[in-house]
Amino acid sequence: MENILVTSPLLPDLKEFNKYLEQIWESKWLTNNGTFHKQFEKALAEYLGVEYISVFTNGTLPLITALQALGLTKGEVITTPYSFVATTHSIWWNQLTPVFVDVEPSTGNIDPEKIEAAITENTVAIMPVHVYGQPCDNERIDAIAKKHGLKVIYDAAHAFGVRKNGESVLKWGDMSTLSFHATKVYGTIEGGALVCHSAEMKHQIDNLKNFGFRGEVTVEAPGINGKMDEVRAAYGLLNLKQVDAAIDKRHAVAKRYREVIDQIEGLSYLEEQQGIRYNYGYFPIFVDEAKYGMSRDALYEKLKENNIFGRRYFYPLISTFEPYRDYPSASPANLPVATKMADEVICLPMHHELSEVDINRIIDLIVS
Ligand code: T4K
Repeated sequence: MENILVTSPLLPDLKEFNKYLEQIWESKWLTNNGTFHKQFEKALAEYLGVEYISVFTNGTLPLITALQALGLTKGEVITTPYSFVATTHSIWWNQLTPVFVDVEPSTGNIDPEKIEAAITENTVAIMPVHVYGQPCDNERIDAIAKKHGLKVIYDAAHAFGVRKNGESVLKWGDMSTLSFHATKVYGTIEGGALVCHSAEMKHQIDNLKNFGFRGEVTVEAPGINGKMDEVRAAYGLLNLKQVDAAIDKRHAVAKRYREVIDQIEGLSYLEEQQGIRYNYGYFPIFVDEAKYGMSRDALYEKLKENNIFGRRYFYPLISTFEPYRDYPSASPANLPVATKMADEVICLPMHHELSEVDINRIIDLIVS
C-alpha cells in the first residue's frame, strides 16, 4: 500500500523551471535582490492584494525581523501556544518574553476575550496566528492593541491567499508574515515573506534582511541574512500560476471529509466562518475519545499502520516545550482550551494530489 502523507509539495512544471534556470545560469546573478527576486515580490503583492511585501529565505526570519523592525527590544509579547514552535521562538530570539493566552474552541486562534487580562505594563505587542488559515478575530484584537498602545504582528504562515469579504487578511495589524515551506499550500521549497503597510517600513525591512546595510558602507542595525535567492524566486513565480487550481482541489477534499465526519459521533472539524476565502492548507479533526470509542493517539496509530501519515499539528503545545514550560502563563490551568485541542487533534492528509482512492482509504479507516 502506497504511503499517503499529510501533504505534498506544489511543484512547478519542470520544463518551465528549467527555462528560468537557464536564464539564471546565463546571467550569473544568483541572489541579493536579483531580477527574479524583484519580479517575484511584484507578482506576489499583486496576487495577494497587498502593497508592500518583502520575501525571505524562510517563514521564521520574517517573524524575527518584524519584531526588530518595530523596535521591540524588551518586554512581553502576548501569543498563542497553539501553533508551530517558530512563532514563540521568534519572540525569544528578540529577547522578549512570550506570554501565552488560551485559544477559542471554534477557530483554534488566540481568544480576544482573554487578551486584556494578560496585559501588563511590560506588554509591547500581540502575536496572534491564523492557525490552519482560520482568520483571527482581527477587529477585537486590533481594538485591544489600539486601546493599550500595542503592536500587532500576525503570524499568517498558514494564511496564504486567505481573504475576508474579498480583502486579504495580510492587511491586518502592523505586519503579517508568511511561510512558503514545501509543506504549505504554496511553496518555494523554503521561503517566507513579511507584509507591511508603508514604503519606508519595507525599505527598513529590506535593509534588515540584508545584515542591516543601508547602501554599501553603512550598517544601520544588526540585521540578518534573510534574502531569498534567484532559484527559489523563479520557483515561486511559477507556482503562483497553479496555486488557485491546487486550492480548488484541496477544497473538494475538505468537502468530502466534512460529509463523512458529519455522520460520525465523536469526530469534529472547525466550522467555516462566513465570507472567508480559505486555502484548505490543513484539515484538522478532533477526536472525542468517549464518544468516538477510540483515543486520538489510537486513531493516529491505526492510520499509520495503514500507511496513512496524518500529523498531530499542534501537539504538544508550545508552552509545554522545555524552553517555555516554566513561564507562569504556560501552566495548563491557564490554557484549558488549547490543551484539549492539542490532545484531540489529527490533521488528516490534505493536498492537491490526493486521489479518490486515497480519500476512500482514509475515510474507510476513520469510519470503521
Ligand atoms: N509559523 C507557523 C504558524 C508555522 O506553521 C511555521 C512553519 C512557521 C511559522 C515557520 O515557517 P518556516 O520557517 O518553516 O517557513 C513543518 C514545516 O517544516 C514548517 O514549515 C511548518 N510550519 C510546520 C507546521 O510543519 P514538520 O516537521 O512537520 O515537517 P516534516 O518534514 O515532518 O514534513 C511534513 C510532511 O510533509 C511529511 O509527511 C512529508 C511531507 N513532505 C515534507 C517535505 C519537507 C514532503 O512531501 N516533501 C518535503 O519536501 O514541519
